[in-house]
Amino acid sequence: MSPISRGFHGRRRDVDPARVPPGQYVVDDFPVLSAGPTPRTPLDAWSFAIGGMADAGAAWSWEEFNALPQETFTVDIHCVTKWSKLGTTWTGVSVDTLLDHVDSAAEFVTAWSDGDYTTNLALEDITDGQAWVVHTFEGEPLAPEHGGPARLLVPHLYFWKSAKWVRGLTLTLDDEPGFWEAAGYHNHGDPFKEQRYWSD
Ligand SMILES: Nc1nc2c(c(=O)[nH]1)N[C@H]1C(S)=C(S)[C@@H](COP(=O)(O)O)O[C@H]1N2
Ligand SMILES: [Mo]
Repeated sequence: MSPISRGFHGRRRDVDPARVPPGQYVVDDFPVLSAGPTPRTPLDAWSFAIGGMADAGAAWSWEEFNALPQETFTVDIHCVTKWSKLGTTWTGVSVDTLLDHVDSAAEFVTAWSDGDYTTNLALEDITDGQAWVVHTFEGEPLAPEHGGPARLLVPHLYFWKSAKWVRGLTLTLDDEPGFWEAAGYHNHGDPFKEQRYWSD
């Protein structure tokens, strides 16, 4: 073996270390992590709804959702199981655009998905250009195993907050732990602060 060969998790010359949170390693593939089977909701039965603590909710069919202003952006993603993937490009609708359609005094949301997954987020973590509902990955329709037809994307928090197969946001006054948060993952999940578990 050549003395300059690098190990599988070795340092890469092309990676800016400031982009890799503590305890993470960079992958080139795209692992699939799902707590259950992949739901298959036909697009004509799909909708995205904002409900809960709002004067009036809002809902979009697949067609209406795709007619909303779209953004394409490139971000790094970080899974609590320690892989990070840098420079991933997505297209979807900003959560700011969705929330423009509702009036609410809520401070938190529960994102809910087909297949019963939930995750809780503070509105201050998903507004101001920090979160999207995405349907396209690297220019292609998002694969079902990665959350297609649409998933939440909150790249500045650990990837469990990015609910696959997302169907809506429920606005809440109080913060209510979701699926993994109730099972011992950190309530907030900032990868740069290594907020992995309750005790962190
Ligand atoms: N609906 C749903 N969303 C989910 C999950 C899940 O099991 N169900 N797993 C979460 C976890 S723990 C991670 S790391 C990412 C994995 O996304 P990927 O399979 O596209 O890599 O999705 C998150 N969103
Ligand atoms: Mo994860």
